[in-house]
Amino acid sequence: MRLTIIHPAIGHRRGQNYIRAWQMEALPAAAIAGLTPPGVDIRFYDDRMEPIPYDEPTDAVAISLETYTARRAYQIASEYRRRGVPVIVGGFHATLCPEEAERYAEAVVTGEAEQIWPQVIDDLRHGTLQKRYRAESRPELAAIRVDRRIFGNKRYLPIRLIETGRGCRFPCDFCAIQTFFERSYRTRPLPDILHEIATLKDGARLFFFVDDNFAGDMALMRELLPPLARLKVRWITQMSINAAHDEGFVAELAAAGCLAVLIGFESLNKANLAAMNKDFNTMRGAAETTMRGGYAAALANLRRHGIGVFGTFVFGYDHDSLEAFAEAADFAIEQRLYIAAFNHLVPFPGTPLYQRLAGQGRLRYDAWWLDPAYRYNEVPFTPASLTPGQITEHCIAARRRFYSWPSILSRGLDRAANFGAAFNGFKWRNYWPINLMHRTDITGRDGYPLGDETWPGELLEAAR
Ligand code: B12
Ligand code: SF4
Repeated sequence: MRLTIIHPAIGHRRGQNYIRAWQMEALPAAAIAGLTPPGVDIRFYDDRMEPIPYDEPTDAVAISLETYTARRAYQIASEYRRRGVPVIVGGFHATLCPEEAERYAEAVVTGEAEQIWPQVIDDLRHGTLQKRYRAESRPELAAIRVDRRIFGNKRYLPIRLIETGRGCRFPCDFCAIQTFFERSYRTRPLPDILHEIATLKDGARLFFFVDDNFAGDMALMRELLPPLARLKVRWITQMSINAAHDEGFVAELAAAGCLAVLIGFESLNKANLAAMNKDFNTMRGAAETTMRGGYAAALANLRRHGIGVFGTFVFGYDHDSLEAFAEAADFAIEQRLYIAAFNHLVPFPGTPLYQRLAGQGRLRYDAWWLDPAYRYNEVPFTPASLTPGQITEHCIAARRRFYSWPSILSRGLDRAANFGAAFNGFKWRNYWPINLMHRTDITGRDGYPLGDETWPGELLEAAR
């Protein structure tokens, strides 16, 4: 049996290559390949970097859906449907919007694939493919199998992606993770993680632990860090800010090779953080009681141990004012963040935020991710205190401020942040090209189409 796995782009703009910063290894595709039983001939195409040979013979197609890639995925599915090939979709968006996905796929797999995928393949073999699959329970993460051979010679960014755990227990109302994982968090068996890193480390410049919250179980991660240190690899990850208040933990992260962490600050406004259910960010009960002080204390710990911070901020919650954008950029500069993102809030379907905005009649599109008129970085809802245009304009202004030459130089040349006992040459050398890349990309993604803008015709629906 022949199976074609496809990782879709968010879209294609006429005459332009895909956004380079997003061309990382397609881990969902490698996970599906790794779970596929032997005897299946697998082909893999990454829509972000190569054309899809629709006429190549295949018995079925598996496509991973995210909300931003859904429209493009349905275009690809339409091409295969026209050729009589069944399409199976899974992933975040398929789980958040299964009824929609069902319209454009012969089969929809919701949730994680580890338990259920072998059955899908078996049904395909026997011609008994079902419309919907969902595993009875969440899989043990010992079941993760990643087959990176499918990547071949594709020109991915030189970063190896690895899962150490899945999910997050926090309840942030805008976040698709808490919906998808229902506020659960599990880690992989530590020997599996260490084994996977050991087998990939030759020639790997940097690992990215793609966990949504690497500090989801600090006690367990503390057990991982000493053997990880012995592997002598460099890595980055994502974590919630509460972990940075534990200086001992931060020191162990640094000793284990952690160069930088992505932290979602989201807002400097307490009322906004409360509205998004993220007031744990204010670190109530910590030594510093004011929110700015709280962030500052955590960030000082990270700086002291040479861990860079990628800070993310969102705008569009009800208590944002025009001043909030510059305040966030200034805070990010003062705190010497390595890089930072200033984006509008995104209502992902299935999240509490989405339900709330829908209930208040504030969504500007029925389904922004499918609407041909919608473009990347357009605010798809009506904010309470600002206009959509003001949010877009001021996000760009915040990026310009943060990636201005004085800011890049002051952050990069800051003594305390970069030249203390924890000086790391690799991190510092890479600071300059990474910041320059962001500087040139301040508006580069704005207006990017969802779906291929040159794709002709209407989406072809699957038989019901
Ligand atoms: C690494 C990562 C990135 C990387 C690279 C991604 C890549 N490979 O190209 C970068 C930084 C570039 C990135 C960019 C963006 N990302 Co991102 N990213 C992630 C992250 C952290 C890990 C993805 C991953 O590899 N997971 C491991 C795989 C194995 O897990 P999985 O995808 O869930 O797959 C399992 C199941 O879902 C299922 N499954 C998945 N696909 C399929 C397909 C079939 C057929 C089947 C049967 C099953 C199945 O089976 C798998 C095994 O159980 C996730 C969060 C997360 N925890 O997953 C966010 C996440 C996917 N990203 C997200 C977003 C929004 C983006 C951006 C749009 C952000 C932006 N700047 O605007 C861009 C879009 C880029 C693009 N699509 O081209 C959202 C998507 C939300 C949604 N509703 O769709 C997520 C969930 C983060 C979040 N907190 O909400 N991202
Ligand atoms: S802490 Fe991060 S991953 Fe967890 S629910 Fe909040 S935004 Fe999502």
